[in-house]
Amino acid sequence: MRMNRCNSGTDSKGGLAGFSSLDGRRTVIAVCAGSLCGRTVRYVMKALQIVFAGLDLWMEAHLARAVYCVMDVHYGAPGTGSVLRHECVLRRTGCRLRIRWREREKIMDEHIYMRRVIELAHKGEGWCHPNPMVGAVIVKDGRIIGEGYHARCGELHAERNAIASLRESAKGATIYVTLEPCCHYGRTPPCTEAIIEQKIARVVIGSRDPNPKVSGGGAKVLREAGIEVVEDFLRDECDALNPVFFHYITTKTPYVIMKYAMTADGKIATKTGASKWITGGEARGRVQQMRHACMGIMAGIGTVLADDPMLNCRIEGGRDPVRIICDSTLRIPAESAICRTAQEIPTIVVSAFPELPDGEIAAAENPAKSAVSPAPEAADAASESKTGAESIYSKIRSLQQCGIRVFNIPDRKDPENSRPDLAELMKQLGKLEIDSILLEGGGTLNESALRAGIVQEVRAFIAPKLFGGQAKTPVEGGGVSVPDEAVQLEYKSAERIGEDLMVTYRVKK
Ligand code: AOF
Ligand code: ZN
Repeated sequence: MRMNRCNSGTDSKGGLAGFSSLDGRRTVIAVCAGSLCGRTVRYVMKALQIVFAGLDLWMEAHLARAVYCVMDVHYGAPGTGSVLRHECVLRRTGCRLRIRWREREKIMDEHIYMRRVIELAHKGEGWCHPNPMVGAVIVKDGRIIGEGYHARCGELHAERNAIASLRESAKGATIYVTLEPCCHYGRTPPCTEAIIEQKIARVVIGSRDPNPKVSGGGAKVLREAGIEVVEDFLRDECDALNPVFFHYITTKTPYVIMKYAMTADGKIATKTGASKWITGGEARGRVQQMRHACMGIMAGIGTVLADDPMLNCRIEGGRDPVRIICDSTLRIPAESAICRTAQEIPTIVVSAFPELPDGEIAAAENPAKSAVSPAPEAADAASESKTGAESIYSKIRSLQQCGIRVFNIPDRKDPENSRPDLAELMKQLGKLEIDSILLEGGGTLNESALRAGIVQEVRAFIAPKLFGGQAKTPVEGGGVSVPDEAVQLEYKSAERIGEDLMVTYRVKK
C-alpha cells in the first residue's frame, strides 16, 4: 500500500509539519524543534494548520466526510525528542472542517523509525520480485546510524544493506525491520547471522515471514542468541507492503490484479468499440505505475487484435512487465506491436491446442525447425491432422523467432473449453518466478479468470462519463442468474485520481 503524502512544510525555525496516510490507518505527524516555550507553541500551531489543510485535501481526494486519525506531535528532531500522541476526529459539514482532538499518550520514537523503514522498503517496488519489499534502520543512542532496503532479488537483503551503510559500531543498537529477518541460506546468507555478528541488542519486527524456510525461525534464532526481539510492531502497515509476496510464497502462484477502466454506466468501450480514452491522464499514469510494480501483465488476443497494444511500462526508469497473451489458436499477427518488440520485452503466448503436448514448446523440440516440406510418400491416413499440427508448429516457430516463448496449456479437465487452463497457467508462471500479474483483459478473459479463481484483487477505474448503447463491459461471459451467485468482493479503498475514481476490492474466496 502506498503512503500518500498530502502536504508538508517547514518554517525558518525548523518547525515541520507533515501528513502521511497509510491506507486504513490515518496518521498525522507534526514536528517542531525546540522546547515548548511560548514562541515554539506558535510554531506548533502553524505546523498543525498545515497538517489540517493537508488532511482537508486528503479528505476531498478520498471523498471522506469524516476521518479519525492519530496525530503525533514531536518535540525535538525526529528520532531524538519526545512524542505526544493525540486522538483526532475531523468532520466536514458543508465546507467547514471541525476538529476534535485530545492527548492520549506519550509514545516513543519507535513509530517514526518504523515508518522510515516502510518508506525505505517501498524503494524496492518493481525491482525485488519475487522477494518481498523490505526496509531496515539501525538506531543507537537515539540516532539513525544505518539504513537499507532490499533493492533486487539476488542482492543483499535490507538488514545487510543497512549494516553495510554503517560508519560506526552497531554494538548494543536496535534494528527496525519490516519483515522478520531470514535465517536460511537462499540466494544470500541469513540476515540473522549478520545481526548477531554485529552484536545488535534488539530487533523490532513488523511482519512475520510466511516463507516456510523462515516462519518464526528468524525470531527464534535471534532470541537464542540473547537478542531482545519485538514482533508485530506496526504489523498492519508492514503487511500492507507485501500482499504479493505473502500470496506467492505460500501458493507458488502469482497474485493477480484485475484492472479495468469503465464509464459510470459500466462500459469499457463505446458501441463501436472505441476505448481511447475512458479515464484521464492521471489515472492512466497510475496504471503505468501498476505495470512497473507487477512482474507480469496479461491480456487476451481480442485486445491485441482490437488495439495492437504494447503492454509495456512507459514510466521513465520503470520496468517492463513480462507480457502474457492468451491466444488459444495463435492468431497473433507477426506485425503486431507485441511481436515486433518481443526481442526487447519478455513475452509469452499461451495457446490451447488439445493435440499438442502440454507446457512450453521448446524451440529445439519444435519439429517445424526441420520440417521443410513433408515427403509425398509420408502421407497416410493421419496426414490431415499431421499437416494441421505442422502448420501450428510452423506458426509457433515464427513466434519463437520473434523472441516469444510459447506455452500450450489446453484445459484437459474440461475438453469443451477451447481456452487455456488459467489455473494451470498460473502454476507454470509461478515456476518462472512470476509473482504478480496485472490482468488487463477484455470481458471474456476477465470472466474466465474469475471463473478459474485466479484473481486476488480488483481495481476498477471509474470515469465520470456515460456511453450507453450495446457496448462491452468489464466482465462478459454467461453471467450469474441470481445475485447470490455473484463473485463476492470486499471493499478495500477508494481514491480519486484526477477526475476518475479508483476502487480497490479483494476477491473473497
Ligand atoms: C530478510 N530481509 O530484505 C528480504 C527477506 O533467496 P534470498 O536469499 O534472496 O531469500 C529470499 C527469502 O528471504 C524470501 O523468500 C523471504 O523469505 C526472505 N526475504 N528477508 O531478512 C530481506 N528480502
Ligand atoms: Zn535476509
